[in-house]
Amino acid sequence: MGFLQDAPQLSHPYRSDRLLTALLDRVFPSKRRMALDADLDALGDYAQMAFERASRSTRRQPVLTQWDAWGRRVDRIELTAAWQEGPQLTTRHNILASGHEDHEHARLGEFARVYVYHLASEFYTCPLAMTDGAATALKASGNKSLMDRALPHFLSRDTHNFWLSGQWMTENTGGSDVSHTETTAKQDADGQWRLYGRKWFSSAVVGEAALALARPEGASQGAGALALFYVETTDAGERKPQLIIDRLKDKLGTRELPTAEIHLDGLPAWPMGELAHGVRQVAPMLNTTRTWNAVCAVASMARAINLARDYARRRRAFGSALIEQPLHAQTLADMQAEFEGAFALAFEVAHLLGRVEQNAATLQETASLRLLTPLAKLWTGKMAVSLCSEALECFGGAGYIEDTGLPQLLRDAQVYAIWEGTTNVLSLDSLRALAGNNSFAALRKVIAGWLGESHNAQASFAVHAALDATATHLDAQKVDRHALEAGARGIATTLARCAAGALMARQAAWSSSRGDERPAAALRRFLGHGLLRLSDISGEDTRLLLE
Ligand code: MFK
Repeated sequence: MGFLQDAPQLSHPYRSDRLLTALLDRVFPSKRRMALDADLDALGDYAQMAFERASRSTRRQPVLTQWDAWGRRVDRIELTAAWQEGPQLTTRHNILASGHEDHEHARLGEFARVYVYHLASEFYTCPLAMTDGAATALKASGNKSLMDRALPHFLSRDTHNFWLSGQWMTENTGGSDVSHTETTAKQDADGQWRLYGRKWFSSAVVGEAALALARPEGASQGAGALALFYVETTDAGERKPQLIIDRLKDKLGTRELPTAEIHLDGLPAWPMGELAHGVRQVAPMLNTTRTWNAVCAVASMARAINLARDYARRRRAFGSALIEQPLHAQTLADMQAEFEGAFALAFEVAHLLGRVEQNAATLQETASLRLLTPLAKLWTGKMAVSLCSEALECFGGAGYIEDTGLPQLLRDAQVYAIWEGTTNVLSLDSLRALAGNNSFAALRKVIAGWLGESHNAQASFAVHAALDATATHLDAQKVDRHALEAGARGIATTLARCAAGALMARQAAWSSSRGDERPAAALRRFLGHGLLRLSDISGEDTRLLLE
């Protein structure tokens, strides 16, 4: 046989990840590190096994069987191997429960596990994110009886006791705008609430519980009148007959995830709190799942770069390995620098979430978390798509061939910018956050603190200059809501880049003092790409361009 290409090999997703290990070395308490390391080592081993397994097997997808041979409605979903292994990995390696431990590094430990596990899980992390979000929203609701009922399952370390929760918001009337929600909640004579309606995207249909938005019977129109309900989907291990699975979605990516269209025909439900303002009640869930989204987007980038770099060492063309060729090396280094920024921001949000939840954060950190969460979600979601696309190109034609497994990276990455709020919805959410709680001033202070720890004049100058320009831009636009909204993406992306640059500077200072100059090189490259992404909006041009 003639010349054959070497397939890329996946290096250990924990032990070979210098960003994650350096971050944990810098901030994670050593007394908790041994337990975390054991889980990360095991999840990394699993990820390598799953990578190897995927390269040897035909891709599987979930299958829905709605009727049995004798005409009974069964709505049975067969899951892929990784999905079947999900509950055991989750409980054994403390993936969800660790985030709810009683210390300020709990979320950091949780999200480190999520990051290493995510791709091997085949997006089993999606229902895990929603379960985590449901646990967080339940805690915020203060509804003791529902907390006592659900949290021991959601945060269980015992596979047999573990439950997944869904997040049922989206209807065929729309996903971003929930104000036209048609699902209604009616109360029986005995006081039991029941849900009737259709949910158009249900990502955890194999779960045992869900949080659902519904309009109580007789309530007014609009989003403010929606209530948030807790439901359970099974009874003694059987799916309740009032939950009907209409079909599984045929999606561009995340194909192992059984996303379903469902309808509810009197499913018993319990209000989480007051019978209105359900969006406000579900917000802690959204902010949690958006953090998952950011960390998982970064995990996809890590995988894409890991494989592209490995391949660049193996693949020879024009007389040398790709990695020795200036333009290819330049491309990989540019990707690495942007990825390091995304990693820094996503993990800072994860860490801050834990600090805020444990009352270990300053007021300014608390106010900036509200803003940093949508920034991290929207920026990493978009970057995952462009970076995975670039990574595929690094393989030439092989990157376009299905059974290399590479196209799946790109198809899956596209979801990060869509679910849990599109880039535009999240940009507008950033404006919502900027409008309240003095969060821009708070963010500036927090960023100044990170830069202070870096003692890096170049980074400080660049970040402060970009923040000054953003402040001027915001001042100029605040009188014109139309212009402000039109430029929201540019504002959000600039703020995300400023935060990331400052975080990279802090990490680079720590690493340089230990002899590792790579984070400093990534910072220089990242700053070289520029921080400002503000757009000079001409509403008139926009109108002309759309005619
Ligand atoms: C592998 C990674 C996995 C990640 C998980 C993937 C799961 C995928 C499943 C899904 O995608 S489920 C569908 C997710 N759907 C969305 O994310 C909806 C996107 N749309 C929005 O986010 C809209 O902005 C929103 C629905 C929230 C708009 O609703 P409203 O009611 O028109 O907004 P409004 O009136 O501005 O806000 C209502 C209240 O909520 C306000 O508080 P008050 O009542 O006290 O004034 C807001 O401040 C508050 N709020 C809204 N968003 C918030 C928030 N509070 C905190 N954080 C937020 N993010």
